[in-house]
Amino acid sequence: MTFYLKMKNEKIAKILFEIGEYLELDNIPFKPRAYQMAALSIDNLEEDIQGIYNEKGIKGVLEIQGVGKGIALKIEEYLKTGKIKYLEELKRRKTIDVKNLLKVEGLGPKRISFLNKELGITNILELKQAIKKNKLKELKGFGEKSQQNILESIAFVETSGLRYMLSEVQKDVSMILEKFKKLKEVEKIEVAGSYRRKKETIGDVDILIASSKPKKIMDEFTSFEGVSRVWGKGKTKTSLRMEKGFNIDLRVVPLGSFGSALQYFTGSKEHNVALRRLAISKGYKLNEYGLFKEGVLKAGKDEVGIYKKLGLQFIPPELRENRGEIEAGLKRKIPKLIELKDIRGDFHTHSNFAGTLISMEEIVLKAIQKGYEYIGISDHTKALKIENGLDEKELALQAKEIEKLNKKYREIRIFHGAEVNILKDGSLDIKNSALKELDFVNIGVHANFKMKKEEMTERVLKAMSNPYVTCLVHPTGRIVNKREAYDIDLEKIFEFANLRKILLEVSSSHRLDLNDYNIKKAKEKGCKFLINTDTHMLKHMDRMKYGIYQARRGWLTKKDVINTLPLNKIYGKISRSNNL
Ligand code: DGT
Ligand code: CA
Ligand code: CA
Repeated sequence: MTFYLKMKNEKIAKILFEIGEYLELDNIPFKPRAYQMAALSIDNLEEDIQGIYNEKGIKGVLEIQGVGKGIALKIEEYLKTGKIKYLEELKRRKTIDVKNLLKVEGLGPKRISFLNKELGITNILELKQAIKKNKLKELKGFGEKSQQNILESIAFVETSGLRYMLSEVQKDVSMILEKFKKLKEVEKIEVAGSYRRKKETIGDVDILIASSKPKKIMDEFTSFEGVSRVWGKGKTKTSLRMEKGFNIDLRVVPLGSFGSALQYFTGSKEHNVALRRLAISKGYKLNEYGLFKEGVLKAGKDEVGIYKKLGLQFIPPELRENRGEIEAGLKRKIPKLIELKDIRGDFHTHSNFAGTLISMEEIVLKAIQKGYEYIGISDHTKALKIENGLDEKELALQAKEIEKLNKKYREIRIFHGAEVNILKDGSLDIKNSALKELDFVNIGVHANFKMKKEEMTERVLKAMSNPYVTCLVHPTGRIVNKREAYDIDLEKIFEFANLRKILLEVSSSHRLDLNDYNIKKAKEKGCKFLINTDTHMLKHMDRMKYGIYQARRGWLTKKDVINTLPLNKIYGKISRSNNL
């Protein structure tokens, strides 16, 4: 049997998706959707597309679901020449800075194209100028309020948009590490900084290498593919920018001080300051070269040694924010943090029963493939029209489908839930008689974000008073780099969640909500959690790790997280109807 790597699938899917986005800007009906569907289908393909083509030619490509003649020809062109002329043409024609304009909350491809046609706007700067001249509010579908919201969002993008989400850079960083590892001069290598601490966004990537040949390492580094600009190049430190936009600081140190350098450059600065203070109080001096007593090196080769000499338990990088980890380390009370392998299921996935392109069966199969013991389907409900939210009747129909799937796939338990909307007045958009029939009920705010703090708090507390609620999902409504949290009294929410045994979500999506800081606060109030992926496409089921990172930064252990429990223990924790 021939073995193919599916490398091209992802590339082609990405290109087709991009074409779809450009076409969407042109307001062409149906075509963008066709490209996006084909992209999704290729992204989820089991076989390698190059293999299909080699074996069966264009006929084989046409057999792929969602791929028509026009798209098949473009795929063929890519496989033969490595590019698609059509996309280049579209790119040339458009000079709109779509990527950054899309970061502005309230702007989608349609509106961007409309603004371009009406006002000639091609980038954020021009958008800002148009707003200053009050031009936006006169356009159809905009108005004063939306103009104001867009202006606020621009300010947010401008101040926070320069930081990258871990998920945006992780693949590139891994590839760079692989390249370095091939060099025989590299004795040891680690990523340090906020990347190692798994912070939700990173300012730059800090790489640390132990080597006795720094010059050779630096020369290799600056000639890597994808480097766009070198800011500075020296013997111990080189800083550069990648084409993707993010910066990398590389430091090369001798093997003997790799541990102390790693400790120093992992940070955070606040943690380091506190640690150095502790070192001084014990008669040591700590810096990136080592831990010294009266000028004699006591530790430095590895990190563990440094923490040990200072009388501390090893502190995982995720906790190094000076939020109590040093005190805990001295008392040997650093918790054993949750790990990805502890997760046994996911309670936030969306199917094509409502608004996505993936079927419940596909979700189930992927869950089985991941080795999960259970999987929760939680489609949106009726108030969320753009997601085709389900009403009571449709939920009942869905229950029957899930029953069938449960019979078909005995190796996993499928739980039927929903993501119910918290309406403006705090009521839910699904009747209790229907909620009662569900295995679990997620509730969340999806509209009317701008409310006074007290009103918002009352609204969510009222929703949490419903007897059938399992989990409050994305409790603050923020979207990383895009939308700020709404004003809400989280202390009250956490107290009530603990009182009513309502779980809190740690979302692994671009929301990362609750965030690390709030997770810790909630834990201190006694709350328990679900770490969910909020899946809208199959590959989202693989992003659980980003929720785990946040959970670890929020000091969570396996015990704090309900979807680590085995199947026989979980039902009573998620189903309220049986409890009450
Ligand atoms: P970032 O890049 O903004 O997401 O955050 P970090 O934490 O990666 O910060 P970065 O890249 O400026 O520096 C990497 C680490 O180096 C930082 O976490 C701690 C250490 N470091 C840098 N500058 C200082 C400093 O002035 N004092 C101390 N104690 N440590 C520093
Ligand atoms: Ca950094
Ligand atoms: Ca840095």
